[in-house]
Amino acid sequence: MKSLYLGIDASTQSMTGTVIDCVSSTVLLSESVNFERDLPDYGTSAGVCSSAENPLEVWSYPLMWLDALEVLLGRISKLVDMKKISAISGSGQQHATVWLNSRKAFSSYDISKSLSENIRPFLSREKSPVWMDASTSVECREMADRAGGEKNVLRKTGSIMTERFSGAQIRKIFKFEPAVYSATQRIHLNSSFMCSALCGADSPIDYCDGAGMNLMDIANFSWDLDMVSACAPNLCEKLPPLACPSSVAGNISQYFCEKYGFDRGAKVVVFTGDNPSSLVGLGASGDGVSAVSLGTSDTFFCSTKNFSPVENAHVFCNPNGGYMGLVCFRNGSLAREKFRELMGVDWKFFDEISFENYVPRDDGKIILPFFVDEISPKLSSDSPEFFGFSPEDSKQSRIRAFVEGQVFNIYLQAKKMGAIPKKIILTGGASKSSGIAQTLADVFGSEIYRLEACQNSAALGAAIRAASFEYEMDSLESMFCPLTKAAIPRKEYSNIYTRKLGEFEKSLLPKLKD
Ligand code: XUL
Repeated sequence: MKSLYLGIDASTQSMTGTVIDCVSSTVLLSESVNFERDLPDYGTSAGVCSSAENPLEVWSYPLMWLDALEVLLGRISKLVDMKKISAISGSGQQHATVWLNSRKAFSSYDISKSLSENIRPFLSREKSPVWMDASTSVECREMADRAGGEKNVLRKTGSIMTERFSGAQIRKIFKFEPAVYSATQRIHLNSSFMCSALCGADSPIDYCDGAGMNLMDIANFSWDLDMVSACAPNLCEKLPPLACPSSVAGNISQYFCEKYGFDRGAKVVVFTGDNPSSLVGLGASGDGVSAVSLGTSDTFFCSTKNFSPVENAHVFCNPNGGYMGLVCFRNGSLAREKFRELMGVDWKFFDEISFENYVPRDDGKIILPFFVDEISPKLSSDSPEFFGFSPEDSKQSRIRAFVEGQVFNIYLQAKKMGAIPKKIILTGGASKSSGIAQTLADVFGSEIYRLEACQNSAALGAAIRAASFEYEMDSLESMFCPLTKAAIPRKEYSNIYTRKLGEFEKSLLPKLKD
């Protein structure tokens, strides 16, 4: 019986494969190939390269991703019986484009050659601009003007024109590399490229990842012809069709059956972006659930039935139906670390001791917690600002006000999207802090959960999406994303926090850029 499902996440620094078994409800394995370490010939640093003349230009190599896929499958095939894999899906870093001179690039592979050797002649551009590229502000302005203004772009596509999004990147290549543009017949995303390579056929882009291009009409799940023509001429014919994230792109290509032992009947479910995939892998794709990832920068993910575009947020589609919102905060763990150093305390003091027996009070003590310019909301800052503090105030009260400031800021952005959830799933390095968990619970009025096992959520989400070909997504999420309760809201403090939030918002106002 074929009870196994494989998820592959092609992220920025590495490619991860996760295999789940739906009969025993277990994650069988998770293997990773690190681009810089395992494929040094490409000369990337953490999976990307950037230009000395223009550090805003950042790229990677599609052929490297194909080589990584082969290394990964080679390793996995030594650990599991590949014949038992029923379906495969995947995810990729969002926004990266792959430029091909033919739609037939994937139609026949020579088994005596590597996958990258097979695809090499079909690349019209050897490099793929990736999400870290911020070199397209001129193209963003041009596209917004041509498409009737920024508000229009936001309403149609779910995001304002954004430098790293594929639309602005495509326009830049059309303007500065006209020969490449005209030689190109297909522009894939990382996700649809990897999916095409696996099933040996030109695959569609799924709506969820398509929403990260500033080219899609997000309400109707179709290419927005005004946005497409604001981007570059004849672009429509170069873009793959859009498809529902649960659709099957095809069976796995014979090449992988012969080389790695897959069964020819194994299905390939269309790949999606890493963020929509993570939403599933965190068990947060159900309506009214959110996830907060506390990493280098903090990220707020939410799933919603309807979408309300907000300037600082991005709306993508949710693989489980409806929409997902994503807000990134630059002042995340790095800011927490700097504040901890400023207070001269260790992490135990910062995360736990400061919050022991804490009773929220209407004390007017507010901190704007920004060490660097913030993007959500847009403001300039190089150090936190204190309001209502006197020199005698303890380190504990400063740490609590700092954490409250971070949580207030997340709350205000979530509220703008109309996404105050009943349940929040907390992940990332700082999610172990009980102080942060309780503050989130009290400010949001939501129950806070932690994921029991910390795994690559995008690869797990991809494996779950592969399995959703045969099982219900919601039951797969509860099977593979077990949660433990971390904090419950203390309703008796909700009025205090409503007032403090108001004060925080008032202190923030003068700093906001328009
Ligand atoms: C989202 C974004 C990144 C990439 C890489 O808009 O740019 O999260 O998807 O992971």
